[in-house]
Amino acid sequence: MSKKTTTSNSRNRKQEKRSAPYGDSKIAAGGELHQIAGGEHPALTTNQGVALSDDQNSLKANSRGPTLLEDFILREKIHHFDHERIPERIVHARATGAHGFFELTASLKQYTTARILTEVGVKTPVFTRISTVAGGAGSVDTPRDVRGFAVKFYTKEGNWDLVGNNIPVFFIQDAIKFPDLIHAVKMEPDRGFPQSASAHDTFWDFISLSPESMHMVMWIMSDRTLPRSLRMIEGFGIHSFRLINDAGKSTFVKFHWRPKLGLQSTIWDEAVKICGADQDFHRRDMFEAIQAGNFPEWEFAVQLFTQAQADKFPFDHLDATKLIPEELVPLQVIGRMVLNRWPNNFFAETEQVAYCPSHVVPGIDFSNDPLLQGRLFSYLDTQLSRLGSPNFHQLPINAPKCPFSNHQRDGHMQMAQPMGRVAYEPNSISATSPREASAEGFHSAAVTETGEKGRIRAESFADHYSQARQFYRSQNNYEQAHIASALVFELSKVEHMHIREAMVGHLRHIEESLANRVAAGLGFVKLPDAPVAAAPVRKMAPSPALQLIGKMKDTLQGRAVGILIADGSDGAAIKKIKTAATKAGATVKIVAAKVGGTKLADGSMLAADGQLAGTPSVLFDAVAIILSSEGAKALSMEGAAIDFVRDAFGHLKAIAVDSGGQALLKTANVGQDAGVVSTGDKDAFIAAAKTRQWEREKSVRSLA
Ligand code: HDE
Repeated sequence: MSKKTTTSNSRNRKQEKRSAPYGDSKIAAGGELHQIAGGEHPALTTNQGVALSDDQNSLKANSRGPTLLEDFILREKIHHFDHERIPERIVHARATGAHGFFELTASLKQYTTARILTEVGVKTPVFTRISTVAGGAGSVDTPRDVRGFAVKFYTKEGNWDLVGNNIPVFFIQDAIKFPDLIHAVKMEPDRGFPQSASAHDTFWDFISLSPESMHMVMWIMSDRTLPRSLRMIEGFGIHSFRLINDAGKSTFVKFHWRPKLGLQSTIWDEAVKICGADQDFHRRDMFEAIQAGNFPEWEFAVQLFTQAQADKFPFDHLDATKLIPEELVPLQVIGRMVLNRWPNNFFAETEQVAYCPSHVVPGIDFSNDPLLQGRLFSYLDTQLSRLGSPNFHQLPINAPKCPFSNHQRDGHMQMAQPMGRVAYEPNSISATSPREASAEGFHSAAVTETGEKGRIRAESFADHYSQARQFYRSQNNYEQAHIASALVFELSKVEHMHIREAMVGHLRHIEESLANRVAAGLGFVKLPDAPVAAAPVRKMAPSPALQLIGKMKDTLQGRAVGILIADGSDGAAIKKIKTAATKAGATVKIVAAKVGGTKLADGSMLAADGQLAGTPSVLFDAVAIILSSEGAKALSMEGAAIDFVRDAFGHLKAIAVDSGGQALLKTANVGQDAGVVSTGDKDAFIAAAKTRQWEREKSVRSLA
């Protein structure tokens, strides 16, 4: 009996080989599948290298009998599966990672010995991981959240990790408050929700009791936390670091990443709907861009300043809740980063990559920022619980690409096999064991520290509102309205009235009119009292560099255009819009009720890229609606078609329409303005598609 079963299994497998699960006709059409079906497969083995004769059936006492403990193949496979997950990151669990390179374009030789910052034209490999903060690994891509921006540079002198965010300041000033901040923002412990959302009581409770977070609050309530694409965000090292030159002189530095595609964000209603349409919106966008050869790119820039300059700043640069306005210390662009290769394996690379701000190379050093100082401990420590071994640096994604050797030995999962008797230093036995490199090795900056030891918050950290005010005042009217509306939305979700009031009290220090708008949005009868400010709030000149809309580029590069069609649509008009948008750099997708094929006016068939029900207009930056009158009539019954045009209009997008498209707009009760153009005028459409129709906003939603 058992013999018979074995024979029939092997025959089944042979049959599978001949006809792959997709069916023969599709195999013939798709080159890759065809190759798989006909390719030379290596033998499937256990982890000990033993070839398997049967991977379909466990070993049983008889065909309907119990499974035998002896089945080492089953046990090995299930055992490995049972341990497939490792602890996710406590913060920044959800992410997208990609390989690429960094190229220096201007030398900082005068300031540092770090070769990565002095060797112009050299391409250094990098692995970059962009993350959300609050959600778990399986959460969605588009919550309102800060984005982590971590870059591992595999330099010739060791790995340098620049572990930053897409916002240049942080919530807190001292690392000791980080567990509290994260406990407050993550899902509430008694109920297990909300997942990846700051709009809940515990977050705003903590924030309202932490005036130092007010500057960051302005940033997170802006559209910076709703990016359109990870390719369109800035990155910041946040803390001041030090560069040290060959004379041992140190200069302070802040690091910046600026996206080549410019900045672009979604708007709140759009982000909410994208979340329903595609939970992997950002990951997919990055994947598709890299696969298409549209490699994401950032400029790398520095702000350099001396201690003497820092002494004159009206804030303390060691306080991570402050930024250095570009007007005060201009940015110098010194390089670029290009991400050009998707990981082969998400777990091995994006999940197992271990960033540590303490990973620096000779010529780069830390400042005394107390947040940075705490981070120098945390990241190394966390790798032990996540990756389970002090040998995490031996994983391919973490290993330096330059030689490394020392006397550290053994430990879980030791992959290296060090030779010889000597595992200590100094020694007189080995002529080849590693020794200190006193000249070119890592040196800390020579800094004199004086003063009294204690659990002290510096007096110079006391001004919590001035830069928050500067940020708010630097925004244009639309941006200010979005900040006010975001605050109203978030605080509306807070059940405790005293927390809402406390927050509005803080806003009064930032800008009285903002406090008024938020109070009105929350239905307050009178403004609550402002808390006592620890330091006077200063007058601040606006800094245009803090804007988002001002940094949006007039381009279709990196953006997407959707064309909605139905039976009877005009093929020539579709082609015209598609060609023009593609030429301008956009990715174009055809959307129709069925993906298989739509019969155009001339009788030809056109396959769609997306089915209407699953491809809403939130996935595009601009849309064209090209319909016959019958097509428009048929779609007027479709909720998804009505939503398609209503949302495109509501999200301030350009819409190109022919007469059928106009008919659908009318059914959907969508208005007309400069952003609604005829498909006949492709140039007008392309021009309108490069921006959002901000003027339209007041007619489509009420903002605070
Ligand atoms: Fe992190 N942070 N952090 N953080 N952080 C982690 O490290 C921590 C902070 C940032 O893609 C953890 O490997 C402390 C600021 C990024 O793998 C952990 C403090 C900034 C990432 C940790 C901060 C960041 C992390 C979780 C307060 C912007 C993801 C798992 C002193 C400059 C890196 C891990 C990646 C990850 C601790 C504050 C950015 C727990 C204690 C400020 C981009 O070690």
